[in-house]
Amino acid sequence: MPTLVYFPVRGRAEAMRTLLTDQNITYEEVNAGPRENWVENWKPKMQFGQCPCYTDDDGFQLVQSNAILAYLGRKYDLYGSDIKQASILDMMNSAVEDIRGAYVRMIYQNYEAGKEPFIKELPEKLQPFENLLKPTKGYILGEKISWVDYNLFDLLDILIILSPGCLDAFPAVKAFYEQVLARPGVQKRRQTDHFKNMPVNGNGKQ
Ligand code: 0HH
Repeated sequence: MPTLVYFPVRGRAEAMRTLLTDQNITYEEVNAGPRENWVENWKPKMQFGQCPCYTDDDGFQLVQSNAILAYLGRKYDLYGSDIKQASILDMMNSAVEDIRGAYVRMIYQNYEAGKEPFIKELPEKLQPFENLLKPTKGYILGEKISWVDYNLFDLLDILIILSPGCLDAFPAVKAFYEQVLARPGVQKRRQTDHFKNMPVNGNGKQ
């Protein structure tokens, strides 16, 4: 069975947990913590000294959250139907990562002073997603869900926690979020105690 090694937070693993559950892929969650356990037993085994780490059932081990998501996309036919669609997904995922990276820096390094400015700048960052999602009337590529939809959904999910109502001015983004949220497999993940009891980030800020 595939394993996912990470800390008990949503962090950089929740998008892949949602993808795996929604795609009916059984996997085992392994808690890399607490800190001493991580440092002694896990960190040295990670290619870049960090997790999440996904090990497939044939032993193939991958770290770097975006690479893991893309691997799952390739493996489970969630990467579009041609190189143009795949490249649109790469573009969208890079844009998701731009916001997530800024979010992570704000949460861990500058929460008190950085939260309000971050929220103020959100509309400018969300507008391109509104423009791109409006014509698809569904997921990023239209009718079929892709690996990037799970990552974008997870990003929007944590932005709503940070700033409830931040999607109100973006009807296409909001409709996208609600469409992913309504998927039975996504609901299945969200009904678990594992999801419900888990903090968003490792420092308690959200
Ligand atoms: N570019 C990488 C990726 O996208 C970044 C991964 C990363 O930052 O996958 N990993 C962090 C954990 S994410 C890591 O491995 C933040 C979650 C914080 C949970 C706190 C639990 C504390 C227990 C130690 N960090 C550990 C490290 O760098 O040693």
